[in-house]
Formats: sequence, structure tokens, C-alpha cells
Amino acid sequence: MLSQKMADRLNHQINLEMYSSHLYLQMSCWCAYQSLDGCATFLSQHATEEMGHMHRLLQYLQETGALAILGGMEAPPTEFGSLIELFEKVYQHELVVTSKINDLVHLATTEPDYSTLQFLQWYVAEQHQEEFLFKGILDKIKLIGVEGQGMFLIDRELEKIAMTNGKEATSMTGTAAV
Ligand code: OFO
Repeated sequence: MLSQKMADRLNHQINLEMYSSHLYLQMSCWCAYQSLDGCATFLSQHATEEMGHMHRLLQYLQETGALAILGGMEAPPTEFGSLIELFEKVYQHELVVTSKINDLVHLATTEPDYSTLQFLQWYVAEQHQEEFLFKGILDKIKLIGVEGQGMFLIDRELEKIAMTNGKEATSMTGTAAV
């Protein structure tokens, strides 16, 4: 059984994962509008992944007998100055998600709530993969540059990652989930 504080914090995380999905889907729409189809596919896939993260939390809350609460959320931004700005935002957003997961782990450790602590390990590993994935994409965009054919090459790179479902980006702890 979860403490009320833990249930509230997990529900807050449900909301954050849903926002992540909305944000990446909106970013995908922006890319499609700019004819960056590879980037659009990649981000749309990632939006679906985030809904999976949300469902995993929702199921855990239900298994413990707690009420899962979706809550409302603000609309994601619709305008991005450039592709670099967009992926900077993605990376910064993932850093925020990591800090929220770390806060949850801290709470589970101090309560202590060993069941939730174990449940959260999947998210700890996932955040490592996501930071690795998005930092890699950002570095690649900066390396290739957005001048001339740069945008075309970047879009093709993202399409390749989307086609392999992120399996091209592997780190010390396994394969990055896209
Ligand atoms: Fe992209 O992060 Fe969920 O957890």
C-alpha cells in the first residue's frame, strides 16, 4: 500500500509523462510542417513511448489499490526557432524528468517504500538511456550543422534512428528506447 504522499507524487509523474507525450507530438507536428519528415516520425514515435511510460505508472498505482489521477496540463509550445532549439528543449525536458524520477527514488528510499523503489529502477535506467539518446542527437545536429544540405542530412539521420526504433543509440546500460 502506498502512502498518500507517494500516491500524490506518482500521480504527478503520470501527468508529467503525459505532458512529455503532448510536447513531443506537438514537436513532431512542427517538424512535419517544416517538411522534416524523418524528425517528425522520430518524435511521433517518442510521443507514443511517453504514453507507455504513463501507462506503466498508472498500472502500478492501480495494482497498489491507489486511485490514478490524470489531471490537467498546459498546452505545449507550438513554435520553435530552429531544429537545434527544438532538440535543446527536448534534452532540457528530459533532464527535468530525470530530476523528478530522482526525487521519487529519494522519497521511496526515505519512507521507506521498497516496492516503489524497485518499480522506479526501470525509470532510472530509462532516463539514462534518454539523456544519452537526446544528447547524442543534439551533438550530431551541431556537428552536421543546419546550413546547406545539413537539414536534409539531419532529417535522414533521425529517420534512420526511427526505423531502427532507437537501436542505433546504445549506451553502457543497453539500448535507448525511442
Ligand atoms: Fe522521455 O521520459 Fe518518460 O520517463
